[in-house]
Amino acid sequence: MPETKTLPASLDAIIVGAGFGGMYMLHRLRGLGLSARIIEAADGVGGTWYWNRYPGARCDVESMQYSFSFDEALQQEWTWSERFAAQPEILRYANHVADRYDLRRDIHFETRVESAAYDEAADRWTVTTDKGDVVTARFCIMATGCLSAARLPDIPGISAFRGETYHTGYWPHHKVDFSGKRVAVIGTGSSAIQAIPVIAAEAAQVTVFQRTPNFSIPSRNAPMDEAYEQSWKSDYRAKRLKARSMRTGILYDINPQSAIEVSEAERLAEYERRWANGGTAFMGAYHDLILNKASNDTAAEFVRNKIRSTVKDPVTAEALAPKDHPIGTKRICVDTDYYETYNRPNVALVNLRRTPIETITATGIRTSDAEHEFDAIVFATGFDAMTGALLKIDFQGRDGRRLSQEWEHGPRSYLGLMVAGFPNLFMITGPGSPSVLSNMIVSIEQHVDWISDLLGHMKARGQGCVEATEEAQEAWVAHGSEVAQRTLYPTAASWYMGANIPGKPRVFMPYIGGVGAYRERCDEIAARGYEGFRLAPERAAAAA
Ligand code: NA7
Repeated sequence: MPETKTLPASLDAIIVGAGFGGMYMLHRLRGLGLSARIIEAADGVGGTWYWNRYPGARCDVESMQYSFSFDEALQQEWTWSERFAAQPEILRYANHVADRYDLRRDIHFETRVESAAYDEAADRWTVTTDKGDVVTARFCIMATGCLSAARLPDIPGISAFRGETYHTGYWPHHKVDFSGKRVAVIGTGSSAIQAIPVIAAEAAQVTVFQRTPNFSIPSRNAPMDEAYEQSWKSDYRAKRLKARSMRTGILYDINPQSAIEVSEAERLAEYERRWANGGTAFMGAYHDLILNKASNDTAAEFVRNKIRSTVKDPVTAEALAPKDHPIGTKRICVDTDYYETYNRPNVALVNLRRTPIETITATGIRTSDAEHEFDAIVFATGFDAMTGALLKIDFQGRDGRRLSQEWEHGPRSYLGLMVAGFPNLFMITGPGSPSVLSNMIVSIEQHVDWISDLLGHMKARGQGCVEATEEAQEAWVAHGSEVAQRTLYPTAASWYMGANIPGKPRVFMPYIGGVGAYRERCDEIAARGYEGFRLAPERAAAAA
């Protein structure tokens, strides 16, 4: 168990969250000679990989790319056992990072931040926790993650069920034994698509309740190939540099052609090749798959045909074939035997578009046409993405401005890093940055490095306050929305758009301009003396 420590009353920086973002931030702040602590709700490090322990949980970015690059020794010494790492291995890596850089001594576990208020006179944030701590800090850095506020659906009767219930994003730490049990899975997003084949291999019976089908590409996961590992390790520097310039921060081959420029035979061969290689690189088959509906249709139909040829029952196959959104405009899933699982005799699909859930009962789920009995229900119903974890904290900025009010019509930020009216408050991979559309570790390192450079710049100049200007924020929000409109993304009712949460504003939250272009923009802004940010000396800030 983590030791209980008291938080110092005053610090240079508070970091919220001990996932990859928070841990690397702490490491960099120490390097700047700043006093900092992480406050973390869990009793261990790892963030997303701490909570999402559901069966089959796995990263859909290749292991060789889903790791820190800031320390050559770390990236050379760590070894991954599979092409795509599973959750337990990624959590071991997170723990290794915490130990290697001696981070735990500055992490306060099992403590949740409840509020953060900016005190203009002192130019400091006052942070309160659920343990009664009151800490002041000059800087407040949110490393709360984009998919960390798990969401249960508002299905009637949800609390009536007397069997076991689980949420994929809040999975218990003990092994859940489904053997001999009748299990319901509600949802068919990435989490469900990973979990269903593993649960089906153990349970007596699995019934999947699907509202909207998703596109999924086979991972072709395999034990790590030593030659492949060496090809990365011997050239890590150059490969990482290249990855950072890519649209997603993942190094894979993106075909510069348009899908509709080439012959059908050529196109099918390209899709077949990528399908056989596995993973999200499928979406790199043609550069315009997310830009042009006609191009997108060719890839979507290819995947639908794969589903039709894999799933033996034609009614189930057709129900699983997505038709209401372009491929890739909802997070593309990566699976191991997902579609094949529907050929098992112990797996059934309930199409909620035809027979919606009426209520959860004490013994199971009642749909419009049947009563289903279960021993366990797994909610794979997703997250209040990108803004959920941030807005759980009551932020009060300059002049009493509340973040919840500022974001009433959707999140507004400058670069996804800061919000006007909230000086010295940073977000790592916040809304308005590429975040969930990218390799998260690449984006985390870029944000942490950028924030650290800014804090170093301020320290060297005796500055104590930085704030995004309203004008810069307006321009960035307008640019983000303009870039999104050039793509097919806003046409899908996705969690990128806030569409999975009733009443949440429909705004495309991440920045789709690409990881490479975004990094260049952030670097240019820094090179121009942090254009769009107001920097003030420590004392002047207090008087401003
Ligand atoms: P997702 O992708 O948000 O998937 C949630 C699923 O749950 C999705 O299929 C939803 O259907 C379904 N859902 C939500 N509410 C309901 C109700 N009330 N009834 C039936 N079905 C419902 O979450 P995941 O955890 O799978 O993945 C999140 C990200 O984590 C993923 O993209 C990766 O980046 C890792 P809907 O589509 O809303 O009809």
